[in-house]
Amino acid sequence: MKAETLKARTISSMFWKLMERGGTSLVALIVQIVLARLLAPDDFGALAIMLVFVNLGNVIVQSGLNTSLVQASNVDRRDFSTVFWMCFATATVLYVVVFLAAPAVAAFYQYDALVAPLRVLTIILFINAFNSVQVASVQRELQFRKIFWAGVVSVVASGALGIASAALGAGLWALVVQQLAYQVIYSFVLFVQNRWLPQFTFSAERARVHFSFGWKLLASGLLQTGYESLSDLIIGKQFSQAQLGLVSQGKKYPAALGTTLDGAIQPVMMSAVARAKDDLANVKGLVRRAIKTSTFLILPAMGLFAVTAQPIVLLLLGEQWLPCVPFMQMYCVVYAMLPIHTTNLQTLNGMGRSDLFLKLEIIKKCYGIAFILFFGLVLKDIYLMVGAYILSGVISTFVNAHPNKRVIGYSYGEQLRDIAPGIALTIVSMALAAPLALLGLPALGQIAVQVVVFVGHTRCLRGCSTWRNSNIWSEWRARPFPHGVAAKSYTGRYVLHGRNLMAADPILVTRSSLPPFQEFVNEIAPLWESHWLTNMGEKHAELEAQLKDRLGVQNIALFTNGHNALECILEALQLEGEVITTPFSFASTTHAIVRKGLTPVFADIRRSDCTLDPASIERAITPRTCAILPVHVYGNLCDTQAIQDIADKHGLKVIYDAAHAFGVERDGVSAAAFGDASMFSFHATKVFNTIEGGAVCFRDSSLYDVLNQWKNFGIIGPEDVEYVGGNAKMNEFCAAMGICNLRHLDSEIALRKSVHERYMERLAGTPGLKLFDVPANVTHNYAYFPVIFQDEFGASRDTVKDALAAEGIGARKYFFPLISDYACYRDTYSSAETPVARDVAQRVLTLPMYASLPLNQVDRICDIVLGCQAR
Ligand code: T4K
Repeated sequence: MKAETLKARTISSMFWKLMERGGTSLVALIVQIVLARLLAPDDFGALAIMLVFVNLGNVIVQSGLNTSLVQASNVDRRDFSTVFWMCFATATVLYVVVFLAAPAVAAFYQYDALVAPLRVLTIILFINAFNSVQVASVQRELQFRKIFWAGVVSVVASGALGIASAALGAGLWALVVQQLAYQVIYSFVLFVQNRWLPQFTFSAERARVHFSFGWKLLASGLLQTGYESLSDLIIGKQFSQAQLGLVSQGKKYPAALGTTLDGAIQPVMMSAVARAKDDLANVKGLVRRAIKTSTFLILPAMGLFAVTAQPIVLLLLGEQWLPCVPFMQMYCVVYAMLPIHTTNLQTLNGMGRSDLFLKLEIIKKCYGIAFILFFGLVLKDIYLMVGAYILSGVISTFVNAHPNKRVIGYSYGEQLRDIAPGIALTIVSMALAAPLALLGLPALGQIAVQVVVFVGHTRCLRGCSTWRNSNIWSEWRARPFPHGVAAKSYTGRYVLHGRNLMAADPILVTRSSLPPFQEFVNEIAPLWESHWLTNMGEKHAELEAQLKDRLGVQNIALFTNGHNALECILEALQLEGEVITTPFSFASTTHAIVRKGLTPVFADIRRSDCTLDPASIERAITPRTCAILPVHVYGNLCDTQAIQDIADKHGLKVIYDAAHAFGVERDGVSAAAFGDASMFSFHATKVFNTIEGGAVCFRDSSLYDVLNQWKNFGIIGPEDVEYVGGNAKMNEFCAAMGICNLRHLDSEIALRKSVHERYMERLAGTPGLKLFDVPANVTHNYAYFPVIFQDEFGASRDTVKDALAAEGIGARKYFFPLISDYACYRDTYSSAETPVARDVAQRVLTLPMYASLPLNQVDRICDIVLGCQAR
């Protein structure tokens, strides 16, 4: 199909699909209301029981085969006929089973009159076998207009037949006639338009193909339909058909209202999430708005419905249905929670985490079933049983929201805070409108008065300034493209988050994390009041305090960057002589030593984690040694105990370059706690960033003033400059960025962890690839994902790097060359003296690692890496 034709058809399909949904739902609602006026609750209860069998039967008959027909790339008439005969055979078997079991079912429910209607209604299985294949062929061709006509004609005609039968006193049979007629007419109208008939042909091979696709859908369909039907089965057995009829009537209308409103918002939102998923901060912003918008729509609607349920039932369904009002009100509460459920679940799907989606479904089914069984079979109270849906609904808001704390950094608490205004508004409006029932007005009058008060109050509050500040409607309307969603600019390039994004954007070794834009704006807003932008202002003090807390240290000083922090602590410790360090690091480590007038001495590293080898340190000690400067490379913690023992033995200072180790802990002890001091980098490329920035944590608290003076030109008072210091103060904007980023650090690390785990899943065990496991007693920060390519792998590190680069993926050789091989050092040092470091530097490649790296891209990277092996 040509692209333009496909586009035109897609748009036309969406139109007809909407028409079908809206139009047929409206007619069906009217038919239901008229039937409810003519029939008794018992009849609807009996129908609900029978539909449990028919619906489960339909799931089995279809077995996901129809979906397989729609999605398969190549199907011909043989496929359609094969699937039809499979469905038909299943329908025959099931029909025989239900036919024979019907008396037992009727006896179980102590309702003899159920036998014949059940046997007749189950004929639907055969019609559905035919229908499902017809619908699949129409869907493949995107001809939704045909489905629309089938839907409209069948709902109107079957409704008329059902109503006529009910008016003639057919009772339960009227409902059977309506249900059966719907399927027969639907099938006939579709046939008239489509002219498809099965042929007498069957392909075992095609049957296998379609079944192997469909059985998973069959399993999940059975689970879902079984779960949904469980309460009907229990209510029908434990209570009476009449009560089942009341409960199902009470559920029908809130369900229709809730799903219609929710369905209008969610699909648009979630496709936006999928498009923006590379930019986590924006996804979060998008999801927040989705939750706020939809709750603000659905909560008041459900509140109003609950308040006016009684006069509505009286007016539309008649007095005999008044006992369904409490159920209706309870279901209003159940469906009011819908936006939280769907937004969170759709977000997981949009972010490609359908694995979590499935887990959540299983967890929810477990406690959902337990509640239904307990309240229905043990407590035997029908109100409690329906109440169980509220209880599991409330718990499910937490269960559904929980993973999104990690996945997009949007916690349950934040979600509750976001919807709190909507809840408060609805409760107050309900409290004002509900007492009006006491006025004793006729039903229509009561509805009118309650609607006016409810809506009037809602609008009045929305109009007042405090509410307007959080009015998501204006926020929503003002943003045709949600912030951060790629939108085509006039240049034809895509603009994301203020930067140009080419169609195939490269994946680099890392990507800075940013807080939601508005959060940062809010954080820096006070600076426009105070005009205090740097020189250790309020944000600086606030971040320092928060970091002390986070790192569990007594002393910390902030700096413009990690390098200055390192130079400064070397200076403050008043060292002289040689400093033993590693050549396997970033330039900064050795440069800091040299720039402070000290002499670097290189020791070798361990293959196991690339940190300094204590034995090699010991060998490098001379009478001039004053300190050891090890690096927690990639966040891998050094052997701190062995290093401390050596330092104690020789009276040396230990200063850790912990640039990579923010947030890492061993046995609950923070990386900041080792040695005399530890330097952290908060550069844009780090797990925690302040744009540029760094800090030093230190044991001796008397160093605090010295460090602060050094970073501020050596000034100790307004007119007192004691020594030749530099300028290395973190400014207020960077500190504000740190304050924001710190809030999201846990979810940042959790996301990195999932990237790490996917790499491990795909690459671990490959001969010749050395990866770094996280020891059980270590909480890691997943700062980097280094891979060492050994000879056994069959391709060199450089080959892999080039292969990745050819696909726009920027892996980096952290750290090659060794510092001792830099032009500025190679005349003085020889990398031959650190053979392990030299070998690792030749073989190491750090693969892309950042929180918003999509897992499918991790897979792509792994495919390329593993593809090199085969060359
Ligand atoms: N000690 C050690 C062990 C260190 O690794 C470092 C810094 C220091 C000390 C000194 O700390 P600071 O003084 O920097 O606070 C990068 C970083 O610039 C450097 O901070 C870091 N180590 C080093 C390991 O990596 P380059 O030269 O690789 O940076 P660059 O510009 O190539 O960026 C790497 C990738 O990061 C880019 O491909 C894309 C991404 N990126 C980069 C920037 C600048 C972003 O996503 N956003 C950005 O703003 O050194």
